[in-house]
Amino acid sequence: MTHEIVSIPADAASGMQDSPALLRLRALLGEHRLLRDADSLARFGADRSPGWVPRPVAVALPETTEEVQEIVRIAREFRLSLVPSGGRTGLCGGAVACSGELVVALDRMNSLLSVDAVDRSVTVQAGMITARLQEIARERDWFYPVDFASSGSSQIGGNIATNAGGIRVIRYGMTRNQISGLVVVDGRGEVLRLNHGLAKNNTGPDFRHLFIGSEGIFGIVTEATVQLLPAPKPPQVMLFGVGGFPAILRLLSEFSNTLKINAFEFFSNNALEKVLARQGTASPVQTAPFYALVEYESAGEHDEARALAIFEEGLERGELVDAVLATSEAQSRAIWRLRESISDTLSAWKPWKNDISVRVGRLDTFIERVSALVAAGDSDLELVWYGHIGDGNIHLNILKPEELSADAFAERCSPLAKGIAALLGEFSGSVSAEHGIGLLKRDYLHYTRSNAEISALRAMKAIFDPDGIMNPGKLLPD
Ligand code: 2HG
Ligand code: ZN
Repeated sequence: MTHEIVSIPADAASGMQDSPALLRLRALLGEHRLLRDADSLARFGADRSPGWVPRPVAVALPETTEEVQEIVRIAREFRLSLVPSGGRTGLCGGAVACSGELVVALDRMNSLLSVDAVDRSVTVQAGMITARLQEIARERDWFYPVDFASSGSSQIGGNIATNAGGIRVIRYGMTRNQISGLVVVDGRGEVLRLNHGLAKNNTGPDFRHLFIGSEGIFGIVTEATVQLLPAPKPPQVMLFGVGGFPAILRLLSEFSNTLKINAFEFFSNNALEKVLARQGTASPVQTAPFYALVEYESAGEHDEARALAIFEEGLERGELVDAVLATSEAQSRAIWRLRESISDTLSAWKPWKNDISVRVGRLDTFIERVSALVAAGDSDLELVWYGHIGDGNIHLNILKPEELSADAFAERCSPLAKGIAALLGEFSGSVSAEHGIGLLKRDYLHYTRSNAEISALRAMKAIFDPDGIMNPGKLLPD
């Protein structure tokens, strides 16, 4: 996946100094909400994907939907490109601004607007941090199920724009499932109030779902109505040492067919070793080639006996090596931390990331084929397997050897990446299960989406964003 650096004329940023667009934006937002200092430009112009040089022209910090609308109108008038910006925790360059764009950061739009106790929903501004939304739900004995390692800094608007997934998709679905209403400002500067929190609304195609996962190429999400759930009982968390992929898949089908699972994650031993070394802790289970983390909701002793039986049978068959059941919330959290720290731990190796999925029923043959591809390829590279295997999503990370430059590494990974993408095409899988496309995976989009779909997407962009100012370059291939 190419790390392309888009350059802008050297004087583009300084040329903005006295431009009419800047004057209008300053009149709207005031000096303190239109940032131009080098630190802010570097910080707001990047996300967590490596390889881009952030070069936004300025950072706007609106506080209301109306201000976002005015920013879009000014941008249209002066043909200024906009990059919507949330917590910038993305891994695919969906929120980078490296071509003189104006970053529209939702950080100051983080209020709770209303609570509906009858239908158990809240309406929030899009800049609310995901963990704050989870906390708001908890305070009312409700539950917001979307969760992932970066929920402490990601924002709900960014989660919506990328249709964030995470660890409990197998039980609750992606962000899309929780959003019952949306306010967006599209690239025409129109405010669209979509679905109004309704549970039933059969009035034709639902534009809400066009905007969810659209990575800001149609417009900017400013408010969302989020459907919350009643708080579930504290779950059971187990960590298994597993012999190999067939055993992981057998464990998955045994749990998912007989118990109510919230999450089913896996990781390879080298992932665990690196996390343990960084944390300075010991493994809670005996060493095994792989580990499966299972979280399930227990209805009582019967379910717990069932989970134990699954373990004992697996042990007898020689498929499982060991298991641990968390007996306190602190232990559950410690087990989860092993899984959730992997991405951050691996970032020291500047890995080549794959965020891929196939239908769960096809995982066994797909993994066999990927493993064969990997074995036939560049055997010196270290691979780390992990992910949300319960919903078919694998994050295969390839670690960069220290002595290799970023470009040389990209070149070495490229044949494998192309091979995996072609396999995904064959298996009708996805080249981006949950991280999005951004700048990073545009050239791979066609392995998952047909040309007819991509041209329809372009046509839709032309409707909502006739001047092409909304997050240009993202998602769609050139
Ligand atoms: C995870 O599941 C995240 O930990 C990040 O989606 C995955 O960094 C990655 O490849
Ligand atoms: Zn993930």
